Amino acid sequence: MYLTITLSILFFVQCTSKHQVTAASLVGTATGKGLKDYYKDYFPIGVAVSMASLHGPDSALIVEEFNSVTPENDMKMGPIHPSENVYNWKNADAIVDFAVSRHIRIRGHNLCWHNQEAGWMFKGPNGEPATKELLLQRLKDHIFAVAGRYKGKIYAWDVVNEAVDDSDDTTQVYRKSNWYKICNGPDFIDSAFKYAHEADPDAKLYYNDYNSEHPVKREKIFKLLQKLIAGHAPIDGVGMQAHWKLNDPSPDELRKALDEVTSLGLKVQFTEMDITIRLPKPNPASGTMPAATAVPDSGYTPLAEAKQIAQYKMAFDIFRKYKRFITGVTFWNVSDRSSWLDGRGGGLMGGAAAGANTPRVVRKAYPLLFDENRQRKKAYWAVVNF
Ligand code: 9MR
Repeated sequence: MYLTITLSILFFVQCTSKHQVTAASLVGTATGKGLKDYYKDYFPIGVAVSMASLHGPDSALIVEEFNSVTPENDMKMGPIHPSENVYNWKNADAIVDFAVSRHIRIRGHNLCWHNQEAGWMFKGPNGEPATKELLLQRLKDHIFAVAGRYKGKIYAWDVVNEAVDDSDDTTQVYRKSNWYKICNGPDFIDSAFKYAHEADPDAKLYYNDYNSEHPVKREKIFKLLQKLIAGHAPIDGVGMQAHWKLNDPSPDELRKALDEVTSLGLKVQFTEMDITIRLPKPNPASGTMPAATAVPDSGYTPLAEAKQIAQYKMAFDIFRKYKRFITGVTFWNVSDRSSWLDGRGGGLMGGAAAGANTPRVVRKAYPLLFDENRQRKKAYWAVVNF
């Protein structure tokens, strides 16, 4: 059975390789069709960008392939609002100008998160923890400043990011973040949506999270959405981040997550898509994992490539079937040359967090549709040949 599946995937790889050679030369030329063109009857196709993407070869590829961008880091609370009266607009403005001048739409990311947070917001005037009232006032000021500045230019915002708990404990719905603790509950989420809508009534507002297809987390997200809707929060949809693996999610899990969210009348965007070829991190407690130095990076093997092609194809086959509900698919980074996933996974796996006794081993993730030379991969053709 396994052999049959592997052989058919390898056959598919063979069949698509001809296209790749032919079309790779089209990248960056005026004659090529990009992802956005293949999907023009479906949904916009976006990409996360940084300042580095705005110049040089990445920018040509972005213009050729995508019709939506998301700032990868430059609009997050900490980077853009590092202290009470200080806003760093430079990078965010540059990304907005880049996109507006090229008629590329912009998703804003994000207005409230527990990570890359503006730490000063959680402290009162004398260093004591901020009160709920002060924190919500700061949240409102922040959202009015950021969403207000880009009103009419940013068409959709990730209003709140990753506020749901990751554990298997089904009774614990919300992440115990500083936001949750100081507000003594999840009401800051409702407030953030209300402020965002007041600041820019035309922007589409999303709740954004990862692992939204995993059954336990899916149900927790569903509870949050039900609560928001019951409270008349101005929410338009859900961002499913789609940081996926070769076998995760399954088609059934993906469909179920889509069915559940859309049953509430909400739209869906896949907001941060990538499919790593790396296996899940092993459990160090099991003692089965050899030291990082003994696990060389096996690279982008034909088997990993075949499985990645199949997973991308599965996902886009389903996306197209749900086009009525899907309002965008965005990739998280431009090409395999540089992904946020590269080098991640510390401890026994090596990676960025490895210490002196576990030397850093860069294990690339190869998660995107363009290779290290920014050429279209076979997975690209699996996505656009339908
Ligand atoms: O890609 C982003 C990376 O450059 C940052 O170091 C990281 C900080 O947490 O955030 C990454 O983007 C995250 C996104 O904003 C929210 N979902 C998860 C993404 C990957 O961590």
